[in-house]
This record gives sequence, structure tokens and C-alpha cells, in this order.
Amino acid sequence: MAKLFLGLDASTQSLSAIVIDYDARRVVYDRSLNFDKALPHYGTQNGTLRSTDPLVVHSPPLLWVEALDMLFAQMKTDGVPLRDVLAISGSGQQHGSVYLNARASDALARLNSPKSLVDNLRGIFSRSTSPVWMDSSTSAECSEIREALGGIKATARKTGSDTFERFTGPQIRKLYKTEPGRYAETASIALVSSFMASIIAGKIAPIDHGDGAGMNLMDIRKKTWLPEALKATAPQLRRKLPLLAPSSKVIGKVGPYFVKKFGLNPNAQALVWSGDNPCSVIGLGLIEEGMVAISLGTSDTLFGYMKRCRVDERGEGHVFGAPTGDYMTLICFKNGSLARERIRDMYKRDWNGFNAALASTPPGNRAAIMLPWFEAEIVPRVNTSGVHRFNLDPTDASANCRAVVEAQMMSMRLHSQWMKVRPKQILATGGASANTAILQIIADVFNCPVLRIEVAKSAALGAALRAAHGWLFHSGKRPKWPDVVADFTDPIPDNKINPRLEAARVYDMFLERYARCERSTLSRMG
Ligand code: ADP
Ligand code: XUL
Repeated sequence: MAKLFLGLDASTQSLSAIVIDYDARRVVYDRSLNFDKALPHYGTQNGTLRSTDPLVVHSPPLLWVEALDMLFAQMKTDGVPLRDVLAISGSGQQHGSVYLNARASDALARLNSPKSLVDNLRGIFSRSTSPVWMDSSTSAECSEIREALGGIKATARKTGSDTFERFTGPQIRKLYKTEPGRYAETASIALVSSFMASIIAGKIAPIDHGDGAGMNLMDIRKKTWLPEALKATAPQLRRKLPLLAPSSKVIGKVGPYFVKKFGLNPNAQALVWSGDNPCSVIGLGLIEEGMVAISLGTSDTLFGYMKRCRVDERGEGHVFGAPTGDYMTLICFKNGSLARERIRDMYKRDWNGFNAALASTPPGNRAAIMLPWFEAEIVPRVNTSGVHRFNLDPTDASANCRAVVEAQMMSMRLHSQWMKVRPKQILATGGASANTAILQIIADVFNCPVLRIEVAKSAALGAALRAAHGWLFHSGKRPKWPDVVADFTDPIPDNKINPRLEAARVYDMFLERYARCERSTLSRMG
């Protein structure tokens, strides 16, 4: 019998499934369900709901619930041998939180298979929408918690990051301050990852150390809840939070709902889920110091594996737990794919037209620069949206296409200097990593080769590999990560995008000019 493992990824815009055949060392199933297209009745745009306040960005948790049912039904229709799946794990967009009432525990334990998941779980939320990572509405709460923890440096040292608007602690504090009744009604707070794991396992799932580090609530070194952070966030918080666990933790068997309805094996293990970025660390095989990746998904992120915890005391970057039990560094930019799409659409192009514009303009863009802050930005921290152009004619479509990508990559290089890693190569992943013209700019800006692996969905692949690792571990084997990720994460041969010397030289000089534009704009904004 083949050893199959299932990895799911509940990302911002879609839910994906990857099944791997572990012994054959290959992916045997890969499918995604786009939220806006598959479930239009939730009214999401790119997976989120917008409010009149542009800083507030939520998603309906029932959307994720319905998507899970749909994707399992799809797997069954597609003939995936679900009975042979030995373990399931998953990945979730980080930071987003789900608020459950006192009925949740029971409802999860008693999922009735003739009914849909939505009908089973409709009544378990104390809040019908979940703030997600794109939400920037908690600056006041960030200041309050940061101050209680002793300032930026102390907060970063204690929790792995300064306080950030999208992090779960500040979001919880905002709920407590603005809707105390709802907060009191909340029996349990989950992350997107632990919420989805709870459905699969039929009980409230632990939060893993990778995703837990994105809350401003976990002691980054001890990997336990940090009492002073809990106190600074909201009263009685400890009892509303689940346990923390390493990401190899088995929660239990998959729930009978999935066995009866979709034919899963009753002995299949349900592992804790982790964040999409920690899962991508595994899905890209970043298991040695100095290995770096860039994910071009809804957010753009730059991240790498780190053996010993070293935080960014200036407060822009993050340290999360890595699924290996070590650490990872990360820096996150909100204006990623959606900013590129905005420019593409503004100038009425498709991706081919966008790439033609990149091809027709020179590196350095004749000194034209854009700060593409269509949305409040995470790094650098900008709380008012606005696109700023320097020496850039707004009617010059080609120069604007180049400007958005160059700004994103310049910003990544500039703000990742604290990681003190000069990458020898960069692995690219996420939806936009299909675009070689964009990857060429990354190669030139960082002056190193960019590579891709076969599977673009590194988070879902990472989740499947985590499931395999966890299953082997709990079967008494001592699996080694290099063996687990081998073959799956090998870069595609002959697919290396090499830096161009002349372009790299231009970008070395261009960096300071870009930094000056950023600095002057930020100081004007106060
Ligand atoms: P997430 O995991 O955050 O939901 P994905 O990693 O699936 O997002 O990436 C989705 C994004 O990929 C889309 O918003 C789209 O802009 C981008 N994308 C897909 N194909 C291309 C392409 N050929 N060029 C540039 N961007 C692309
Ligand atoms: C990371 C972050 C995003 C989300 C969505 O800190 O906020 O990358 O995980 O992908």
C-alpha cells in the first residue's frame, strides 16, 4: 500500500490540497479552490471582506469551513485514494483569528456526517468574521502592548517581533476593548491554522510554535504563553487560548465525519497545522542556516531558516518557530501580488503585457521610482495608503509596471539587511513565482540566482511533508528532515534564473536612491 500524506493550505485567496506518495517521492494530487470563484455567496474579494474603514480586513470563517467540505468532496470525485492517507496536516494564513463560543467544543466533537460542515458549525462563533493578516486597524493596541512589554526591543526579544497590527494579540485586545460582551462570550480563540485542524480532528486543536510566534503572546525562547503579554492583551486570556505544541504533535485521529463522508481511514492521524510561512520553510527544504526564499503570494515574504534565535531589535522583521523545532526569520510586505495586479489592471494589461513592459524598460527604470502602498504597508510601517511616484510619469504604462516590481524588490533587499544573510541563491514560490520576468528582477536586485521547485504551492507541500514526518516520528522511526524533504524540494534543473552583472551593478547604486525616497516620504507622513 502506498504511504500517502495530505497537506492542506488555507491561504488568503484559496484552499489547496496536495497529496504525496512518500515512498515514490512524488506529488500525486494537487488542487486548489479559489474562494471568490467557488464560494461567491460570501461576497469576498481576493478572499477578504472590506469595510468602510480601509484598515479593517476580515474574512468569514464559515467560508473556510465550506471550502473544506468542498475540497474533500472534490478529492473524492477525483478518485484520490483517501483511505490510504496515513496522516493529514495543514497550513494557514498566519495571524488571523477565529472566535469560538462555548458550544464549539461539543459541536466539533459531534460532527454529523449527513449534514454539511457549515450546518454543523454555523452556531459556534462568538464573532461571525475573523480579522486576517491584512488588517491594520490595531495601532493603538500595538502601542499599549508594546509599552507594557518595555518597548520595541524588549517586545521583540520576548515574543520574536515588535507588536504588529495584524498580530493576534493586538487584534484580541481590540475586540476586548471595543466589544467586551463578545470577548466575554468567547470561550476559545483559534488561529486559522488551529481552527482548520480542530475541524479535521474533531476537537479544539493546539497552536503550533510556528504560528504561535505570530501572536505577540508566546515567549519565543521558552515556547510557552508569556504571562506578561497575556496580561497586557486582555483579561482571562489564558483560559481562552489552546495549548501550544511542537508542529510534529499528533492531535488524534481524523474525525468520524471525514471517515464516513469521504472514506478517510479511521486510523489516519490528524497533526497540528502551522502557518503558511513555516510550512513553506519545509516545502522548500530550507533546513540549513543561510537558505532563503521569497514567496510571491497575496503577501510577498522573504524568509529563511535560523538555528539560533536572533531577533530584529529595530522591530521590522519577525522570528517564528520553524517546524524543525528551530527558528525562521521573516519579513512581510502587504503590497505584494495585489499591488502588481493593481498596476497591471490600471494600465489594462494581462501578465504577458505586464512582462512585455518589463522587457521594454531598463533596470533602474531611468531613475523613476514608485512606492506602491495601495494598502497600508507592514514594512516599512505605513498606516495611510497612497502610491507615491518620483520622476515617474503616471501615463507611462511600461515604466509604472517596472516601477512596482523594482520597488518591491528594493524594499525587500533594504529591509532584510538585519537578517545578515547574503543569499547564495533564492528559492521562489507562491502564485507570482510563475512569472520569470519578475524573478529576473529578484535575481538582479539580490545579485544571486533564483530557483524554483516543481510544486509552486510550497505551503501545502510543506504541510504534507510535515504530516509524513509526524507520522514516521510517531511510528517510532527517527526521520531526518533532509531525508523527508529530499526529491520533493529539489530545484527544477535547468530552470535557474541568473543575475545579470550590469543590472546588478545598477541596483547596487539604485538602492540608496530608493531608500532616500522611502525615508523622505515616511518623514513627510510623520
Ligand atoms: P495566496 O497563497 O496568498 O492565497 P497565491 O500564492 O496563490 O496566493 O498567489 C496568488 C497571486 O498570484 C495572485 O494574486 C496573482 O496576482 C499572482 N499570480 C498568478 N500568476 C501570476 C503571473 N503569471 N504573474 C504574476 N503574478 C501572478
Ligand atoms: C506573515 C503574513 C502573511 C500571511 C499570509 O507574517 O502576515 O505572509 O501569512 O500569507
